Amino acid sequence: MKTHLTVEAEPYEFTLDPASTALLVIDMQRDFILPGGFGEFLGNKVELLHPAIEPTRRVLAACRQRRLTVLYTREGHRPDLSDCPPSKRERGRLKIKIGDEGPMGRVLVRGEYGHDIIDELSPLPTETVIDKPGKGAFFATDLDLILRNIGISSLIVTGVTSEVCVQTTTREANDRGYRCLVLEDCVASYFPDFQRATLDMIKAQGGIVGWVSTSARLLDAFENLG
Ligand code: C5J
Repeated sequence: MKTHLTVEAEPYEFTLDPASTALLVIDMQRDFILPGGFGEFLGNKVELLHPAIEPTRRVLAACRQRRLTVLYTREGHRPDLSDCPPSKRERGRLKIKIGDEGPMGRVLVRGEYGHDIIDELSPLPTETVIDKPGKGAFFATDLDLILRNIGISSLIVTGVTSEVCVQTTTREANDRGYRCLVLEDCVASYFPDFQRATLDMIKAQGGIVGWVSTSARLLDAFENLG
């Protein structure tokens, strides 16, 4: 029986072994995706992120069914903001800053309603959630240690936003030796041009940062495995 999947991708096909591959769901938090959160306070139209929700839900269901490891990340800070650099808090001269009270609780603060993952993509109690203070999921977290301990060498990358936390995390992962497959319809940006440019940068130069594919191509590959 075949154990490896081949996913049509760019710049060329991506092969993966489900046993050593994890699905990474980056920052699908209310604070970025729903009105009344950090994303909106930055001046963005949060609806631009919504098209990524349904394809990510389908990929999540398929990965769970195939027993792939699923990990989530959330960007945010301790309630005393001791892990939030003042330069980050001041950035943008926002009326409602990180740590201030907003309609979904304190903005980007762990434990608050807005900080948590949207209902459509809720983690299961057995799935790991990595809380990160920065944009990259490897900075100041135990993500790398966990992935190595459980034998993960490839990542299927989904989440928001494409050019910020998704791209930073994919670059960090690539430098650490992980093979990354970014699903273009499962990542989203408030800026359509940045979405396109991010995906182009990842797959350029022979896949200098990683591979790019779609949820449909990944699901086809799962089907072909039988
Ligand atoms: C941002 C993120 N955009 N998760 N965070 O500030 O991409």
